[in-house]
Amino acid sequence: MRRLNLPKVYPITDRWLSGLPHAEQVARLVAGGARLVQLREKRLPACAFYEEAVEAVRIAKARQARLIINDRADLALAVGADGVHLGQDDLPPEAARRLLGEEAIIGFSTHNVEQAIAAAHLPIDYLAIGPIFPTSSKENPDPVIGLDGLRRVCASVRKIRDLPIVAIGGISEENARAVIEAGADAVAIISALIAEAEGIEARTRRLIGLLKG
Ligand code: 3NM
Repeated sequence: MRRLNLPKVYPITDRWLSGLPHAEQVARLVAGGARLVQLREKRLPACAFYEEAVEAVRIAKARQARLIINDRADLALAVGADGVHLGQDDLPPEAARRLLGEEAIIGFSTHNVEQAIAAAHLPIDYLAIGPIFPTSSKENPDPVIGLDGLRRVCASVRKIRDLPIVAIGGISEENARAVIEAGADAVAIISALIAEAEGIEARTRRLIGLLKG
C-alpha cells in the first residue's frame, strides 16, 4: 500500500464550536494554507450535513485541498470526498475500503497502544491516536495518554508498519511542536483553530508556519 503524504497540520471542523457552516470553515482553513481538512458532524441530520459537505468538497477541490468525512463512508462516497475517518464503533475499515476503493484515504481512531497495534494490520492510510492532552471538544473522551503514550504508540506501530500517525486531543500552538517531536506525523486540531470564528485563517497559517521544516 502507498504511504500517504500527510500535511503536518490537519484541521477538523466543528459547526457548534465555530458557529459557522462546515463549508465556511473549510474556506477559511484552506485560505490559511490547510491541505487536508476533516468535516466532523455529530448532530445535523444526514440530509443537512450532505448539503454542507457538497459545498465543502467544491471549495476544497477548487483550492486543491483534500477533504475527509468523519464517521460516514456513505456520505464520503455520496459527496465525492477524498476519504473517511472512522472511529472504533463505525463501519470497519475493510468495509469502508470496499465501498470507497483503493484510492480513498481511510483514517482510523485509536486510543491506546493495544488498539493502535491492532489498527496497524488494517487497510488504513493513517492512524489517529488520542487524546494526547485533555480536550473538551469530544464527548466522553478516552483517558489522556500524554506525550509518553504517544511515543509508545509510535514505537509499537512502526515495528509493524510504516503507517502515518496523527495525534489528536488538546493540541495547540503551545504544544504542537512537542507532539511532532514525540513522533507524530501530523496534528489534528479542532478548538485551537476554529473555536472562534474570527481569525481561523490567521491561526491556521501561524500553526503551519510553526511546524514548517
Ligand atoms: N478525537 P481539540 S480527541 C475528535 O481522542 C477527537 O480520538 C479524539 O479536539 C480522540 O483539538 C478529539 O479541540 C477532540 O482538543 C479534538
